[in-house]
Amino acid sequence: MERRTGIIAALDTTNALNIAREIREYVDAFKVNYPLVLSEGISVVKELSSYGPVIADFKIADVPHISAMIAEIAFENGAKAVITHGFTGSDSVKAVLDVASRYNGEVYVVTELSSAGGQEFMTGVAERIVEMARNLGCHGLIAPATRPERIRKLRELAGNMQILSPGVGAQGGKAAEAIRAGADFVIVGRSIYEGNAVENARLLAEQLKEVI
Ligand code: O7M
Repeated sequence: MERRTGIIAALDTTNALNIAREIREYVDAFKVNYPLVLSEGISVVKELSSYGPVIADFKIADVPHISAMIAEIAFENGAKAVITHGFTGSDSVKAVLDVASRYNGEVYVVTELSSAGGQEFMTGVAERIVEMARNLGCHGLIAPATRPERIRKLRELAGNMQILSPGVGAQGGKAAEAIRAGADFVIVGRSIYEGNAVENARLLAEQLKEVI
């Protein structure tokens, strides 16, 4: 993913298209998740991609042939990247990568969730997930802005992979701190789209100029 502002907007809102159009100059990509796609339909991926690269965050977590089918649908609808879980094991992640390579697309792998529950099981296997993602040639990782010390640790193992970090603002994480810990991008939802999205995005981009 090419970095200009370091911000990926998580558009978990029904007003996604208008917001994307208004904030595009302040963000590097848009992330779509199930709430938007299940309410608006998969065509929203193509519509959004006229405003910037779209990351399809379907947190793919299935057996390989189903994971591949999900990735295929995302890419054929214009996604530039997909997000997959890593705990599924290397066969599923590889199936997603194989599809991505046919579209010149990118694959980002979830390590541990930014929520408190992410520590119950996922923190214990996150290092191994990073190692697997790196060995397979994945493009990047998702690591929690709520725990910068974990970003720092996973960064050491990540090699050339990019780190995309959610949990900024509404979940308590700090954008600049996540970048300083080793994230390449922050993923930001409510702190942008709740209230004045343009002003929120502009201020965040301004703030991040000092650390990227
Ligand atoms: O900024 P928020 O809290 O309003 O939204 C956060 C977004 O990041 C939302 O789309 C979540 O699905 C996503 N996210 C997390 O909040 N935590 C994670 O650990 C992982 C993700 C994510 O993007 O995974 C790919």
